[in-house]
Amino acid sequence: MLIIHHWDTDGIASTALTVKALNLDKFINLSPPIGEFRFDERIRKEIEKAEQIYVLDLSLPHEVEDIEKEIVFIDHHIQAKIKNPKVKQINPALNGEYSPSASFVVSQYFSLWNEWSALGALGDIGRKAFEIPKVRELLKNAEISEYEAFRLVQLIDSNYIVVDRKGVEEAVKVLLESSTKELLEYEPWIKKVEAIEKTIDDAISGLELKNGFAFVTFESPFNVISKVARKAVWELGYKGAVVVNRNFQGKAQVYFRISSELADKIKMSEIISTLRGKGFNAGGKREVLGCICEKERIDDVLGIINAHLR
Ligand SMILES: [Mn+2]
Repeated sequence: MLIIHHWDTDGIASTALTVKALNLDKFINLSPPIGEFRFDERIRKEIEKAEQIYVLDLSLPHEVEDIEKEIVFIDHHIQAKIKNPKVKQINPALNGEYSPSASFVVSQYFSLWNEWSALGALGDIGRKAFEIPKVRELLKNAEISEYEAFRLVQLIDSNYIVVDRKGVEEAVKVLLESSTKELLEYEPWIKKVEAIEKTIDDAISGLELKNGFAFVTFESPFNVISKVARKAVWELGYKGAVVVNRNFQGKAQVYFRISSELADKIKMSEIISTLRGKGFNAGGKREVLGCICEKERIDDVLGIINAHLR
């Protein structure tokens, strides 16, 4: 049995639920390379050896089209219908129904609900998950407070934020074998959260202010750039933040967040189009822009952003 899953709390919780529901004592679980939505060589090799495959919380319908094995594909993202007859695609979004997380779809599918179902939703949609009665009920039954639930998500997510693929994969076993209290005191995860927080604080300490905008430049192998920008805008109150990680796993990351009040004035979609037009890998929404590029091209990206701010 092979389970391929997303690297975040929802993916890990969905995997733990599947293992428990099927009462598996032998299984292999793998995550794609963190940050890359694809099946790599390592996953392809395990697929060759596997008899039964589950794909959880990964919106990669095209990756399973050519696999001639029994696959159960459970997800909640909006995606194409899979044509491969060997694949059983379980996704309420195919019928236009909303699901907060893959963990909810997995729980529904196996009729197995517990705190992991709730944590998956909390991981994916944040505070809004507490508006779902089922989430509150599951946490209450497990005697987990709101604070503890957030902390658990933070601990589980720390594995992918520090880009530790092995840590992500091992997290499933940790979840299966530990009580909530043990998870909250699990030293390897606590250390990762501390390292993440220190990285964010160090980055913020180098913040420079220009016309009400925060400019932050730092260097870290951790994927914390969006958290740095969030802290500058949401917590420190700057109207915008331009953040650069000069060396993230060999590449550069540029991230731009504006406050919601500014979102009417600054057309983020135009900046994203300009970047894409110049061949950059950029994406985002109304209030955020993210771009990953070669280190040598950081100034070109910043130039395009600055030109729009003027
Ligand atoms: Mn998800």
